[in-house]
Amino acid sequence: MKIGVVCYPTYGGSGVVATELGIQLAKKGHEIHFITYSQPVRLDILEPNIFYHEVNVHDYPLFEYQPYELALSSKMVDTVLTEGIELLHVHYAIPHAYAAYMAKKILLEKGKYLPVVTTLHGTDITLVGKHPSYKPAVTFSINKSDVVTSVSESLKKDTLSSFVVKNEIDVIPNFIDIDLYNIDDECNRSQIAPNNEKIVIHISNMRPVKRIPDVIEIFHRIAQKEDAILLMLGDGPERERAEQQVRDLGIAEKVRFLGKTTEVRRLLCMSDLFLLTSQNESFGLVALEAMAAKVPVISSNVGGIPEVNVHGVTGYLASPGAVEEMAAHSLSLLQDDAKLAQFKQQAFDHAKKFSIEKIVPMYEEAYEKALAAVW
Ligand code: GMT
Repeated sequence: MKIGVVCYPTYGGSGVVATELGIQLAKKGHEIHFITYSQPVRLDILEPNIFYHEVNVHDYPLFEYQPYELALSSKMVDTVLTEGIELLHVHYAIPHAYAAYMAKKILLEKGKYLPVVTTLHGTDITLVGKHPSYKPAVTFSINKSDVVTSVSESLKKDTLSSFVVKNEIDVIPNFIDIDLYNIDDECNRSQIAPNNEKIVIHISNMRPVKRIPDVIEIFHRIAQKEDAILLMLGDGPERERAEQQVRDLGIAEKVRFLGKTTEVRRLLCMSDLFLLTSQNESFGLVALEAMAAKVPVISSNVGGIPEVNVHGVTGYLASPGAVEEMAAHSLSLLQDDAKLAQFKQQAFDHAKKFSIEKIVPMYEEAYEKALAAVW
């Protein structure tokens, strides 16, 4: 199949799902054309069957906001016609599903029907999409997609309760290439923890929805009872405040902010515990990545997280903001080596249920369904 993939070329989240899926589909012989405003972080354009088409937004001084959707729709039309693309898969509804609908209408005028698969990822529904400024356009473009998928049962439920959606929503969970995390030989704990301290890790885009102050509060409580180091990976608007909080609490020498490092897998492989304190999380791909690296997860119990992290098996869950409870759960693992080893193994075993080999065929089925809708 010749598939156009539209996504945000970002460090985490939907950008990573789209890229890893595209790479896997290309390995299976599909021709994958990425259409984005810059090259997706994990994409190797030299791999066979992978192509990259950059969306150029022409800057014009009249516009306070440059019309990205127009440039994207135009690029979609151009790429579909020149490359013979059979189907578009757009990740994150805003504005991709809307731009795809425009492209579809333009192509229809030229006698070509372009099936569109839209994957809903999270804040495109639960936060941004619900906002009155976007809601009518998001509802419309979801309903105009030939196939709609969501990354968790919870996100499907949220979509159906917040929008009037007429078409079916197929749940296709996020996935993991488990082999990528099997790197024990590259994992030197003493680089980070020279005195054999326990290593706690958090990775996110550090936006308010992640409740970063809770991560620091939990670690502060852990550090009072156990020798430990906190690794903070990623970057975002809450980072500066977190750095100040760490200084105010007098734990700066135990916390390392590593920004958008490319060493995520090696750092996960050294870690003992992952903290995910979000107010809202449709899936929590990063928790799954941690589990694939044999790291148990202490998380909030919102959205799709309980579909990934199993309470008392792969880690523990608590209500958002319950920092005392999360700290107690953390210590129950960090202070009991046998239990920690057991949870590490259980986290890994559970992560295997989301292996890329199991999930990719579900997307291929969604594509077949979309193609069957032609005319
Ligand atoms: O909204 C974000 O945080 C970014 C978003 C994305 O599209 O990059 O992340 C969402 O999609 C991920 C991939 O499907 C999920 O693992 C995240 O849970 C989800 N984020 C939220 O729901 C907050």
